[in-house]
Amino acid sequence: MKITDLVVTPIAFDDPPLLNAAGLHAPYALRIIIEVKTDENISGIGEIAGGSAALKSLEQARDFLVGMNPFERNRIRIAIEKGFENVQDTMNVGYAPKNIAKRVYSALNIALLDVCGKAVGKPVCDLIGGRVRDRIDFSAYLFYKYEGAGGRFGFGGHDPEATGWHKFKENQFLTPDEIVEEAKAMCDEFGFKSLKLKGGVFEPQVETDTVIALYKAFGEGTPVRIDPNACWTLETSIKYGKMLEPYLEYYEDPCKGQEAMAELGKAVSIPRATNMCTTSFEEIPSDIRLGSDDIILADPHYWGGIESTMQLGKICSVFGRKLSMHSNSHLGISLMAMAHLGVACPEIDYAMDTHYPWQKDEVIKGGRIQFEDGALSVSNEPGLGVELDYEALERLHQNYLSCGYTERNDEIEMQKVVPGWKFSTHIF
Ligand code: GKR
Ligand code: MG
Repeated sequence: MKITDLVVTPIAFDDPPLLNAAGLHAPYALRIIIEVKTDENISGIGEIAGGSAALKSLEQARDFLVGMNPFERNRIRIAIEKGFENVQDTMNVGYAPKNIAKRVYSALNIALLDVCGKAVGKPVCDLIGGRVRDRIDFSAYLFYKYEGAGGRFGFGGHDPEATGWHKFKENQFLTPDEIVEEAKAMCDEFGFKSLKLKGGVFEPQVETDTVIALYKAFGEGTPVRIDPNACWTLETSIKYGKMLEPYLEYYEDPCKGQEAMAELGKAVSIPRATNMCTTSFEEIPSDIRLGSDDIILADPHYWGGIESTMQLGKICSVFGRKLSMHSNSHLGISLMAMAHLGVACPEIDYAMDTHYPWQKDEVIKGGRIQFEDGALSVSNEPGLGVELDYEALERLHQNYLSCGYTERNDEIEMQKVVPGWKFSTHIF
């Protein structure tokens, strides 16, 4: 079998005004959908976060792919890593590797596994060793959120269709009580059994009170996490970490960098998790030397795809680290890639993050994927088990062309609401 083409399509879909340390989500989230085509009429699909460097590099990756056998994924990976070793990513976030090669190959790896699964008639999870569990749990990803739902109506508008999450979509969730209300509605609708609060937005005391309010409302059987995205100082992280000790399942990236996270571990006894201080294999030796964290949040979109994330699991177990899963705003191809990994990776010990409930759009046939009791199973359909809906793809591509966004920049979005707002002054 030979690869004959790589089709790269940038898309934009409605995203609500969610708050995080970097600012505010724009009315549209950007993703890139890829399709690897072969001479046997089998094609495979993948999805990663958008951005101009990823888009341009994926376009250029076509030259590396055409003529290759999709089963030769190691060769393809090496060619991509070499071909893009000096290309910087334009994604303005603290957790994406600076170099674009990892993200490019991540997208390709997911699509190539989809092709290979279809070629041998097996689901992707079987190509990476098979299921170790039948279902994988996800957590309720809670955000402080302004009123309105963004999308075509812009910030503060009331587009009743702008999120797939039916209840409270026009509401704002800013206080601890409002976040409890959000959590209850999300868990009622999706069946999630653990909670993650995106912090780094308000004063640490407000966010600490929110965690405690969630814990009290749900009881100790419902694990709670907080993720301030590294915008608390070490001192603040220790102070509030001590208060949070009785309530947290894990403490995700309160402060910045491996050294600070290591110091935090000496002072606070909650497990520390990260998708910011250790984001690549290259950073693992110093992570281990310093003792920066207890749990790495893997992500097949940043760690080089599904197969590399399986390898990360093994490395984590050797060095006494556990594994959880990070997410960004995404659609169903990514959700299924995460689910195949989730059912097959023995080291994933926690309910995985997903932004999926905040979205309403889909790019796959059959529309939105349904969670069952907060979890997903994967079918025995070959590959990822989902197919592109070309009409939906075209509609979301037209959104991309007309929305005017080519990079995610939450700081600029926030400045539209709070003039002069700067991430650099937003450190507690
Ligand atoms: O969607 O605002 C967001 C999150 O803050 C996202 O950008 C992060 O990647 O979910 C994330 C995390 O740091 O865990
Ligand atoms: Mg995080």
